[in-house]
Amino acid sequence: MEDAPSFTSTSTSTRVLYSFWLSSCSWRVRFALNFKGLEYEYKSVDLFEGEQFNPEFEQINPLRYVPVLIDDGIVVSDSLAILMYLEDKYPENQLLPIDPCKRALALQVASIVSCSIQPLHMNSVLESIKKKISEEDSSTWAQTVINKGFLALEMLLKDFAGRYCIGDDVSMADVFLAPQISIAMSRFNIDMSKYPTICKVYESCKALPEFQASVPERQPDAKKSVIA
Ligand SMILES: N[C@@H](CCC(=O)N[C@@H](CS)C(=O)NCC(=O)O)C(=O)O
Repeated sequence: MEDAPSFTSTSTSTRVLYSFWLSSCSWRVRFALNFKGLEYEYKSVDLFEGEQFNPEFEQINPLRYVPVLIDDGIVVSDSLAILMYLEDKYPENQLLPIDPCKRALALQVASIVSCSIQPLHMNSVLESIKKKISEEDSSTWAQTVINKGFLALEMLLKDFAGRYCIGDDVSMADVFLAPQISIAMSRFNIDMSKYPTICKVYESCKALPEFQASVPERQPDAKKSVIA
């Protein structure tokens, strides 16, 4: 009998993250969990193998996307909802500023990345453009939506950023932005020289041990053949 996919096993951990190493949405949650010092069990959902379509995973997230967090029996999917849940339940090492203006800015950055950039270039969208039009058009499309978003973020943050997006404290804005910048450079060859503010923020995030532990290459399901 074949081994059951990892997400079918009965876990005794109180906190489980369903993740895929190359998923930038999962990366946000890994970074936040590390930042808050919350341990978790990692369960891989291999998107290359189509494990998100397995009926057992569909029971956990009917949308069939990662990430999903199960915490003390509470199931939360969608990175923004997970981040809001974590912030409410575990306020230590807070990621949302108290000040309403800074808080709105952090949420705005998170929303721009998670609603107006990443969904427009996710794999299934690019595959569809590739099939219906061409491979070249699909990468031009991805670069266009990322550049549009990064230009807006650069303009939005240039007067607020310090070491991080909002002053010198790590916030939800950094949690969403840093993985997005990383994949923009590595997967879509985005020229970051046009975005000095967000580039500087990314460099600061890269120096954080919590971020370093969340990078794709350090996840249990990382495949050396894909990295090479
Ligand atoms: N809004 C969701 C989006 C989740 C999402 O797009 N996940 C991608 C990986 S980054 C996925 O699971 N894709 C699987 C598929 O397209 O079939 C979030 O922020 O968590």
